Amino acid sequence: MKELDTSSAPLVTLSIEGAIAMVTLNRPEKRNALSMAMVEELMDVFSSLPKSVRAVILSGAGEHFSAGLDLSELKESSSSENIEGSMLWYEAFGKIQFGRVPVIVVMQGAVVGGGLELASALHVRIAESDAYFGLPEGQRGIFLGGGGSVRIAKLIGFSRVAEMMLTGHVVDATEAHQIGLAHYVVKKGEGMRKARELAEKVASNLPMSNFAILKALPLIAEQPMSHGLMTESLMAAITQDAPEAKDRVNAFLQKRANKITPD
Ligand code: 1HE
Repeated sequence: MKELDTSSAPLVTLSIEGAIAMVTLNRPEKRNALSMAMVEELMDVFSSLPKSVRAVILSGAGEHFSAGLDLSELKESSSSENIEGSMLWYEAFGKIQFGRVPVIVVMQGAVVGGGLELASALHVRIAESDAYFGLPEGQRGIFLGGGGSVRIAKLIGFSRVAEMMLTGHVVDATEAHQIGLAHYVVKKGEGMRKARELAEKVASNLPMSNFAILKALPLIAEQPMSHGLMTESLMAAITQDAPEAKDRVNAFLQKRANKITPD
């Protein structure tokens, strides 16, 4: 495995193995609470991924994925600094969500507040059985500020988001799977193995298909139906025209490619 120099980004580490990059929130002593510096480092790491990387596995060091916003930074901050802070989170998470490389996240322990906002920007979410999900903003006297009122609400509906914030309801891994916060629930300690298995699959897709999934699909979801169908048809035409796509289709027709089987 090639270890990259992470001396300029000690709060977020990066290592690369073939086409798969491992990005780790590395502040376990503060339960991976997201400081501004950490969000900047996260953005830098994702901005600097080499072209050879075709899937990322994001995880949090220690017993908790992330305790959310670093509350110590809120103590003295002004309204304008807080808006700037939100803008930084939007920029960082937008870069990741609409970037070139699909991201699989492994979540354990607390996935709360800004930690859940980060997870909701990622493409495939794996929860270990001890993961729990909360939005303690109501209790803390604040509000979502990292894109969660848009992204989490798109995943589970705004009514559930409101209920979690109002009552402090903490969602366990099973419920998270049922309502769409997690795509997979695995046993404690199994998250990374599952993530690697999925990352291999994601990385073996043609880049143009993954581009369409990351860039076009969210746009289509926001468009009126007639525009969405037009965008879809254009994206379909472009992907289908690529020689690599034709090779894959022919491989199936000539019985050289795998059939689809249940997981
Ligand atoms: C922190 C933070 C933090 C821990 N900001 N320092 N998020 C929250 O309201 C969650 C707050 N955190 C917790 O409820 C608990 O820390 C945990 C359940 C995540 C973990 O508990 P535990 O017992 O394992 O750890 P701990 O002893 O509480 O925390 C260890 C240290 O991390 C401790 O500091 P220390 O100097 O005493 O060792 C904690 O103060 C520190 N720590 N969480 C700052 N969040 C863009 S808007 C998003 C808005 C939000 O995210 S609101 C939700 C904030």
